[in-house]
Amino acid sequence: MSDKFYITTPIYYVNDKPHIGHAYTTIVADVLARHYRQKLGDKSVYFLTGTDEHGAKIAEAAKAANISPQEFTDQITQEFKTAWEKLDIKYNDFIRTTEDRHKKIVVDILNKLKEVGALYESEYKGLYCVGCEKFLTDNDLVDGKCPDHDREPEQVTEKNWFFKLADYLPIIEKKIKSDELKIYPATRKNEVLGLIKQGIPDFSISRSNKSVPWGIDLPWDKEQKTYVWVDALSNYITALDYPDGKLFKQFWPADKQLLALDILKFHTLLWPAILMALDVELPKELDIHGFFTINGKKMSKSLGNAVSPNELVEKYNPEVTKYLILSQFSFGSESDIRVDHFTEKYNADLVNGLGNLVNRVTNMIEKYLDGKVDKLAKTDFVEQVNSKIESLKLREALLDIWKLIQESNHLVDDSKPWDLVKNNEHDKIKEVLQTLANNLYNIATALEPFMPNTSQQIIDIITAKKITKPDKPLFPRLNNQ
Ligand code: ME8
Repeated sequence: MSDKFYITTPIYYVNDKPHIGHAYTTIVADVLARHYRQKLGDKSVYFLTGTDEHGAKIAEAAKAANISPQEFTDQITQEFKTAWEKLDIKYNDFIRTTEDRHKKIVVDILNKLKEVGALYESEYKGLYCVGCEKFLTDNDLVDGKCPDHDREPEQVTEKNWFFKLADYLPIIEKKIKSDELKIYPATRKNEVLGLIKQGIPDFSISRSNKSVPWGIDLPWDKEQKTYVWVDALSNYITALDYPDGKLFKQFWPADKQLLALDILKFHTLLWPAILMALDVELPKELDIHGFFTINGKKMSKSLGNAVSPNELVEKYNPEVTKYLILSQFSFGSESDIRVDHFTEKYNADLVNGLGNLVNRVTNMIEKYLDGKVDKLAKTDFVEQVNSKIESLKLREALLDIWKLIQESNHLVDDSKPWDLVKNNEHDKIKEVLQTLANNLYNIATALEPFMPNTSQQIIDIITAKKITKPDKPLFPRLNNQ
């Protein structure tokens, strides 16, 4: 186990506002970062997120909004920053690909790739989808259109610089097979190995200024812009000030790079190949989660069904929002999020579950034990939850916590301390309430990476010299509509 932890999210496109899909990956990274900060200390953890601001797709969106691409990206990036602030996401750095610090290093990276002979010039003819920012093959099309963007790709013929992907694929395949480059979960690893078997053509690392006007100039050919994926993937090292920066030396290679399966190929094949050409170590692990739908439908601008994390935060508060999103499905599986069931789940799990337990237990300790319990201690339970967090089983970690909440509520119902009082069974009351206080302490400790404020609140209540029932419930009941 290394003594540092570097975690990244994809840098999100700024052609549109942040939605719950972006929030999911960012929340997962936040939970992991918070866990490792507790374990390794603040200075040993680095959590990077940011925005992907170049390319034809962004230029198009800016044009539609009638402002310059820079103004447009400034606005949307601010929306991402605000959304993360509202969700109480504690990142260490937010990188924008339009920042000088990034652009400067991308130029160095391109020069180095050319210098080591990883690039060659050739002509490219192909079908380009601006929505995907990539060339598609005939197999990708449905009725002649890109199925993801419902538009016909453009026929593009241009002189481009290509990257010799073929030179690196056999080594990447070996490293993926042996888990030296771990791809989690295993289904995605097999998918990537399948892709390599099918054969992946070299990819072009540049685009003519005519098709992509908004981007980083190729240093040796100002008629061309850097392919947006080469620009974007580099962020994971430019943010650390590659190659000589202190952060780069401390934190690279990344311990976990999170993404969804929509961008699997770029991260599992192109990214490692670029790093190998640069003679940079590969990330330790790429973690691929599923793509979820909302109330049964794919989120899209045209359907207008994208859920904003801001709305959820306003309704539930940041921590509850994180809980509701993370408890929906296991990392890695494809799923549907039923936002219309959130209030029901909130009332069941937080109001009736955790909130009620805190109330009952503290009320009885105040009444029957004069607010006093023996010293509380962490048990193996916290370790068990933590090891699930470390292996990205976040929903499972939450299920463990909620199982202990439920067991504790049952213990109250079954042992009926109020009857024990009538029969003067003082030792028994003490034993039950001590167990419940210890459970609450462990529940709160395990909950810290997910719900830091709730966790601290419960710990303060339960470790007070004289325990008293909180003045108002931790979670107010919401109308279920
Ligand atoms: O692809 N379900 O940016 P992007 C789950 N700029 N996760 C989702 C999701 C959904 N429905 N929708 C989005 C890009 N995501 C590039 C990345 S990285 C060098 C460049 C999350 O704005 C998920 O993490 O399209 C997915 O991989 C990412 O947002 C795509 O964000």
